[in-house]
Amino acid sequence: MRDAQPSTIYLSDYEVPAYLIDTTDLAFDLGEESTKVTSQLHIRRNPASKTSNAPLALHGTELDLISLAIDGRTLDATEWTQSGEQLIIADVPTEFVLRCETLIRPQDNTSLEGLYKSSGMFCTQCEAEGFRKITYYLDRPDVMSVFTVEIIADAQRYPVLLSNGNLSATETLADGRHKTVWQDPFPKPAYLFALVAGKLACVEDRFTTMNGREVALKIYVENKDADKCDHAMASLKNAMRWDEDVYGREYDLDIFNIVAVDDFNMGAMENKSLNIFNTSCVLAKPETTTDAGFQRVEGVVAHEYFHNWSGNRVTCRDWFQLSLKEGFTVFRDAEFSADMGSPTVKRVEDVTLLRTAQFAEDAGPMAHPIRPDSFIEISNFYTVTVYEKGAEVVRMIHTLLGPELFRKGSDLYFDRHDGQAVTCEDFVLAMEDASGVDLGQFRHWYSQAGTPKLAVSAQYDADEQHYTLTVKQSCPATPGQTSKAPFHIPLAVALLGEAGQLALQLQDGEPNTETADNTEMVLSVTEPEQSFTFTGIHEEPVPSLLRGFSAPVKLDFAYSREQLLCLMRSDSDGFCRWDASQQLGLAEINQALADLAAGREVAPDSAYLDACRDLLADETLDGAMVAMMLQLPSEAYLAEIFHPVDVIALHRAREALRLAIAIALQAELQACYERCSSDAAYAADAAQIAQRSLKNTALAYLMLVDDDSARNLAISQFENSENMTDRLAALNSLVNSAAPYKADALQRFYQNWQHEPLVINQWFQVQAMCRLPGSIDRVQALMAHPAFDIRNPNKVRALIGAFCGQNSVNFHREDGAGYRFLADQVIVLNRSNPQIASRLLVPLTKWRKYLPAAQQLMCAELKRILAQPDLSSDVYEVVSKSLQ
Ligand code: 0A1
Ligand code: ZN
Repeated sequence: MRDAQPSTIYLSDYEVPAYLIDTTDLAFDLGEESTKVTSQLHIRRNPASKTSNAPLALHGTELDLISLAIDGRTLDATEWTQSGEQLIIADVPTEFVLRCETLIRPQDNTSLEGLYKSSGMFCTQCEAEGFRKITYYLDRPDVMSVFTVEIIADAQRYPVLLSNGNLSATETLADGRHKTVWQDPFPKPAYLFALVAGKLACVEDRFTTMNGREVALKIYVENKDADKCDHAMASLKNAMRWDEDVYGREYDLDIFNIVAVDDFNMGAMENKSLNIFNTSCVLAKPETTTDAGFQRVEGVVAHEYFHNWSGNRVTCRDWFQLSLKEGFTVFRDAEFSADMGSPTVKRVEDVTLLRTAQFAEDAGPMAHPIRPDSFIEISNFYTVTVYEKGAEVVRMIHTLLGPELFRKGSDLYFDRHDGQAVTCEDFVLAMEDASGVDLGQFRHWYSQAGTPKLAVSAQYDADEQHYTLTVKQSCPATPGQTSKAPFHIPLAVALLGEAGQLALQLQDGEPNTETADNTEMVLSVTEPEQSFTFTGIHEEPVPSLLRGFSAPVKLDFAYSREQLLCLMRSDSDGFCRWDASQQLGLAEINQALADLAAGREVAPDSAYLDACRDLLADETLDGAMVAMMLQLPSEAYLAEIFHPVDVIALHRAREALRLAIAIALQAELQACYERCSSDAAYAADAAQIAQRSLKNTALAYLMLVDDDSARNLAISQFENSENMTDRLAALNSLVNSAAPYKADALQRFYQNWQHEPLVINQWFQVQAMCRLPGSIDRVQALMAHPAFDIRNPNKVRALIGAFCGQNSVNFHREDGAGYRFLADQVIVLNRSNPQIASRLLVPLTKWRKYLPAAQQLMCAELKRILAQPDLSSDVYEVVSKSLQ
């Protein structure tokens, strides 16, 4: 819980550590009542530190100190003091061994930070500052140490004892206990330390590295889950090979372990050679896991593996540099997933997340640059900005340098900084040094928050055969940053003519361009206003702008409906085709809003319907793309576009439009559904995932009509599917319909899957996201269900998170019941798990977007939270910044 005055930490105050820890020897005696941690730290003064007589100040929270000794001499209580999170020893030699004994109680640790228990096993989560809940330490990433870890525990209850690195000894002890010793040869910061003790099954495989080294791969899970590890194992081997092929990076130890735990605050953690995963990101089998679940496992396994180089071998100097490892690693995992499946689908999914969650964050009270310059609680900065926008920034460097020079840059970065804790600036410098490309102005992406806006206009001069694009950039103010310097924005463009893409030639002397081929060009936008003139343009083209979403910006171009239809039909860039469909959908929603306001029936434009009809009929297209193009912009995306956001009106307009589309295209949807139904054995490959995605999109539309034939399709799909993707899609459309069968369906689903917690989470989520009135009562009732447990973050996310974050129409109920419900849950979770409490809070922080009545109700709930005693620093930071 927070100090009286939670303090803000500034990047500008960074100082090198006054002491270094060369070796860290830890001994854990794991017990049911308490756990004893003994550390022996070889400490010396840091020669690079300017403060020569600094006291030794170690971090530590919620620890019971038993003893402290320096070079074998026990200190008495006058030789150290405790202040806040620090243990201070004023008088220490220049080099010494500190021995420290502490007692902790992992079984009572509900914050899931430090050492805690999950389903009977001991496990750790130390990033960012959790190690200080285990023992006193210099818990900062620029203190790197060689760890040796001894673990003692009851052999029956905890037959598996794991830590980082290589197993160096095992021993059977008296009283039924046993001991293992682990040595990690690579120096690492404390946040990468891990320990696991439990009764676990092990699924094993092997990988031979590019230089012929054999690596043992082990996935540890509860016995009942041993049949759900194949996909994670295959993904791990694919990721290891991919990192060798694409980045030249080889794995560096003889063993790589993954452990799955039920209770975990995030997706997974890249601890050196002992990754710890949320079960939701490692377990998968067709009967229990959806296609999206399979893809998430593949992506997260790869992400954590890639951290071995981008994060572990080269780590962060301080937590302001978090995007150094996260932005780069997300970029790497996105490219990997693109290579494993459909690149366009992956890109559209990532852009969708960015344009909803990240753009919203960048426009809200918690907006921060990808390298923040201050924070109260670092846990609040594991954000879509640091991760996803951070990845977009790395992607832009890739675009500006091209793949070969980018690879030269990453080679230089890894070689130059192997074994070091470095900064984002070091990354950019390596890219510049290897490529010769000037990234001076580009650095603003690291220091400035906010989503830049690009207003583009075009002029065609038929006489001169010139086509000119004029680009104006601007960026709105964000907290603490009122005016922004212009960004360096790579703008990928093509020009579509009657017979395809035109050859591009810029007028002589135009600056800053990179040519990918002669029909696509990356324009370097650097000025507040800038024009680019293409010569030899024989017809007025349709511009294809921001191809591949080449920069994380909001693009504004006054396209006509015909131009959008042309892009949607024939652009060779998958992202731009999809985006054109979304802009057309947005125009339809605007029309539907106007129609409903005027009491008219909603009638979609016939050209739009024809385009959708053509999509449904074209069997040559990628089904996943068709499915995405048929979907109207999400309510989350609409909330980014409309000011203020009238949630209820938007929801009604969007739903009325969906129904009208379903009625107009019923025959085509039915035919598409039938065409996509298949008896093939389940595979999580791109082709099958695409087919299921299109089939279930068609089903969802058909179920809006909600006639007998649609209901029969849904019921039969629900009852007969052998994979969870189809079964859950059918359940979802039933739950959102008036079909009397839905209560039965929910009950049968629960009966069949009650022994599978991850499936029951999906069951909670489907109900939490139900668009029909009354969802809040159901969510409240489900919180008392025996399968719900507020201490388990996955359950909290599935029920409370999904309701508040993804069920706008019910969360924003006009009487404020949704807001009250969320505030109540945040107040409870603030005590048990502050990280989850502050993440859950996010929908309330966006209060400024909504209509005045909603604003008032939301604000009142934020104030109620702020008035609570014992507010954690996590919740305090988010609430207080939202109210500023
Ligand atoms: N580094 C991990 C994310 C992570 C961060 C914090 C955690 O606990 C509070 C856990 C995991 C990753 O990027 O995967
Ligand atoms: Zn990561």
